[in-house]
Amino acid sequence: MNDPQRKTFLSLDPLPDMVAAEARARTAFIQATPQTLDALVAEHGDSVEILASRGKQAVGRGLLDRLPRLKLIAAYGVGYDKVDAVAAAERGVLVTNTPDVLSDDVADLAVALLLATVRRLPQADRFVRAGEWAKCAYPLTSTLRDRTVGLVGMGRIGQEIAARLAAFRIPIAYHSRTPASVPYRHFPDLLDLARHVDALIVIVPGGKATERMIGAPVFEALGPKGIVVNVARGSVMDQDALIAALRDGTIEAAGLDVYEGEPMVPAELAAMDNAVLLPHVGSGTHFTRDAMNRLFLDNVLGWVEEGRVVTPVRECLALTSR
Ligand code: NAP
Ligand code: 8YV
Repeated sequence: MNDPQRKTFLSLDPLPDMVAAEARARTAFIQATPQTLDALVAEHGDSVEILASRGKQAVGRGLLDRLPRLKLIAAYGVGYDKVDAVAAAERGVLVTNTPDVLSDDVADLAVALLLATVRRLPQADRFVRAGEWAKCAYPLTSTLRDRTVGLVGMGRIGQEIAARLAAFRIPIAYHSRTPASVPYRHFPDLLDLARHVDALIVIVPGGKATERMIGAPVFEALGPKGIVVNVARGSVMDQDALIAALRDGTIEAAGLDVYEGEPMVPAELAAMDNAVLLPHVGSGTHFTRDAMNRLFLDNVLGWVEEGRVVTPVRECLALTSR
C-alpha cells in the first residue's frame, strides 16, 4: 500500500465506486470506515498526503495533528462544515469541495419538498394506497398561492431556488449576513424575515455560525400557518424545538432533507403527520453525482498530477496564489 511512487490517499468514508476505482489506479488509495479509521490513521498517518471527506467524520485539529504530511482535503459535496478549513489553511493544507454542479438538482428538490409539504403529497399518496379514496374525497390542503416565501441563505443554491419560485409568481424575501445581487427583499435580521413570511427554506452552510439558528423564536415568528423546509444541514435546526412546534401547532408543517444525528431520525418526528421526511437526497441523482464524481476527481488528480486544484474553498484561496 505504501508505494513510494504514489501519493497516499485516505478516504474517511466509502466513495462512489467509479471514484474509488480511479483513485486506486492513480494513488495509493486507502478507504476507511468509521470502524477502521483509527487503526488506519495509526498505521498510515505518517504518509497520508490526501484526505477525502463525505461530511460524516469531523476533520479537526486532532486528526490533522496525526497526518503531518497532509496537503489536500477533498470534500465530496459543496458543504464542508465537518472540515476545520481554517485549521487546515493554517497548516498549508488545501481544502476543495464540489460547488455549482449540484445546485440545480438541490434547488429542484427544495421546491419539490416545499410543494409536497404544503399540498401534503406523501399523505395523499398514502391515502390512495390505503384504499381511502373510495370512501371519501381527500381533504383540502394549504397552498403556496397566499404565501410569501423566505430563504435563509441566498448563495449558489438559494439563488436557484428563488429563480424557480419566481416562476410560481409568489413573493420572495431572504436573510443572509450580506445582501446578494438579487431582486428580492433582504432582511439583515432573521426574526424580521420570519415575521414577514409564512414559509422558510433553509439553505445556509452548517457549522458554528449557523448552529441551531432556526429554533423556537423563529417558529413563533413564523406563526401557525408557518412552513419550514430544511435542505441545508441538520445542525442549522433546533430539532427538539421543531418537534415541539409541530406538535403544539406553533407552525403548520415541515419538510426535511437533513437531520441532527442523521441517518437516525427521532421516532416522534417520524410519527408526525405534518412532516415530510426525505433521506438527505438533495444531490442524489445519477446526473448530478456523475458531475460531482468528476469535479471531486479533477481536484484530487489535478493536485496529484499538476499541483493545481479546480475548486478550493474560500478559507484556502490564499494558498492557491502562492
Ligand atoms: P453558498 O453559495 O456558500 O451560499 C451560502 C449562503 O448562506 C449565502 O447566501 C451566505 O450569505 C449565507 N450564509 C452563510 N452563513 C450565514 C450565516 N451565519 N447567517 C446567515 N446567512 C449565512 O452555498 P451553497 O452552494 O448555496 O450551499 C449551501 C449549503 O447547502 C451547503 O453548505 C450545504 O450544507 C447545503 N447542501 C445540502 C444538500 C442536500 O443534499 N440537502 C446538497 C448541497 C448543499 P452570507 O455569507 O452573506 O451570510
Ligand atoms: C451530498 C451535500 O449528499 O453537497 C453537499 O453538501 O450535502 C450533498 O450533496 C453529500 O455531500 C454526499 O456525500
